[in-house]
Amino acid sequence: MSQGGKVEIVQTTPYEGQKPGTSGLRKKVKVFTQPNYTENFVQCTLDANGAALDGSTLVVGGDGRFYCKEAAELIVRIAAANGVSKLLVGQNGILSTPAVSSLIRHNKALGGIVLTASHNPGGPENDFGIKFNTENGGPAPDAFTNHIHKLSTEIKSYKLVRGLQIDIGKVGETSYTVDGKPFVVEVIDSVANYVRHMEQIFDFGKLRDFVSGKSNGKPLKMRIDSMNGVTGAYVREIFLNRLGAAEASVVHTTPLPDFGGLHPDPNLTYAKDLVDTVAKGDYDIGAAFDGDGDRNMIIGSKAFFVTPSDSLAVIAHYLEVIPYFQKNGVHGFARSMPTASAVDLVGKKLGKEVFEVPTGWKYFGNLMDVGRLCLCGEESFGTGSDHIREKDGIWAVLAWISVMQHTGKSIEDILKQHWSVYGRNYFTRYDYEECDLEPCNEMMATMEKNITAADFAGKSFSSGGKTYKVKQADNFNYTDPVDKSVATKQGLRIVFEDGSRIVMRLSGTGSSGATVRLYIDSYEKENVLGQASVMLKPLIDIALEISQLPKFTGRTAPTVIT
Ligand code: G16
Repeated sequence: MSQGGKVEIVQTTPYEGQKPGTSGLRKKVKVFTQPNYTENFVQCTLDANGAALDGSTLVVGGDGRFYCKEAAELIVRIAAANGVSKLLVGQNGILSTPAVSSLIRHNKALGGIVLTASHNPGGPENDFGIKFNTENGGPAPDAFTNHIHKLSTEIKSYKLVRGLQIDIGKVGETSYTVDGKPFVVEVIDSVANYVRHMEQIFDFGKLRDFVSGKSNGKPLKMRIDSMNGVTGAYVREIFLNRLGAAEASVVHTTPLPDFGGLHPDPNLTYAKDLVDTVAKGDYDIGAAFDGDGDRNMIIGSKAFFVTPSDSLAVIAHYLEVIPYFQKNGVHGFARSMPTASAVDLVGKKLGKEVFEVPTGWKYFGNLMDVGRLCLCGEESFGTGSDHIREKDGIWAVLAWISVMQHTGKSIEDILKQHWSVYGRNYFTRYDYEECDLEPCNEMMATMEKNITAADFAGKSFSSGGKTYKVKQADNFNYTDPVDKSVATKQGLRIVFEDGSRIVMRLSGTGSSGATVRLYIDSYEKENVLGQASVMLKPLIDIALEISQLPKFTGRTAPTVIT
């Protein structure tokens, strides 16, 4: 069936603050639903592609949060008016972030528009977000998002095919003629392509025998918590239908516009239900994901917590148990700067390159594209590989189950064995959420001035009977090894003589105010079975003293401790 439509030019004026953060533009729903706000940003995002947009294919989908479906329909009408030839839209506007990345790559699309505010709460009073992923499937790089921002300050009009009849609730293809040119919308099953992709990476036969208990006589006891985010449908298809897990293994699998009131951030604070249930119950593995399915948290029996830094290192160590890596080989590893350096030790032992990039998955893309990087991770509960250009929560759980299947060991034993070989990087992160922005900016500026003063290196700080001598301190800068682009001021960093570190930065994913992140890590070769909170207490106190955080923020305790 072919329908028609006419391009309309709608006058508009710029909105301030349409500057994408670490991963896209994230604001309150109330901000996005102001007249022309979303339209402006979408038009600028499309315009940032230049001439390549004409005749292109784009993927559109999001995590199902409040305003997702309306925004997806709006994007169809705007894209139709801007010369795009074809849109692949997830049914009801639903696609996880990893699924979008996979679809862009499989369909050789120009890119994709992802509708998500990730781990931020959803609903009419909470957050919405829009980000653009480029043709490699990864989040747009800084130069691209800066371009969007610049366009947003100058925009005078946007284009729209107002009357276009669309039904994104039904899978199928619809052809249109827009001002005489063909335009196609294909509404696709949200999970099918992604599930096929996972089947190509992992040995589903082996995993099924392990999960269902066929190979060792006892089914794997799992609790997979989708936190009412987008992963629900993917989890049901993969873990229940393909791997034969029992229905009770998966919870909160219905994507809800407000995540059922949950804060879909897989950490020890916001995934409390999972942690408490696994702590009390009889489980081998617990896992949770964020709203859009790119983050993951892994816990073992009795809620034994695996830090994301350790998770990355363990997967790196066992990477070749996964068929994808047997076939494609293991290239380098990478982590974001605040992530503890456990993976560096694995890379060193295996003779692989290891890269340290700024916070943000977009910084891994170039290295993956040139084949120097196949596995990377971030302390912010992100783990993934070069199968796509986003972190991938479900992939991480499948990787862990593959390691469990291969070793026949519990998660706790896998970690203990790992530490006995490599030593342990104790790590903790303190988040101070929704602080006032101005004093936080002042705090960061003051701290930068202090730690970059000529006499700071060489200074000693003592607390709890321990003394740390500063080796180096800076505001982290990064030059991309591939395109030589430079990212400056990516986080304040104090490195001590023994390798311990204090890192502080302001979050780039909040929608209002400021969230301060304080990262502490310290390496121990022998003393590997301590409690992180105890081991790191002296350094935390030193960090609070150097940064004067309580004075600037008025906070005496963090909102979240990881
Ligand atoms: C995004 C990026 C991640 C990054 C994280 C940092 O995660 O995709 O690569 O590590 O932000 O967040 P912040 O700036 O708040 O520390 P997500 O899951 O929100 O898309």
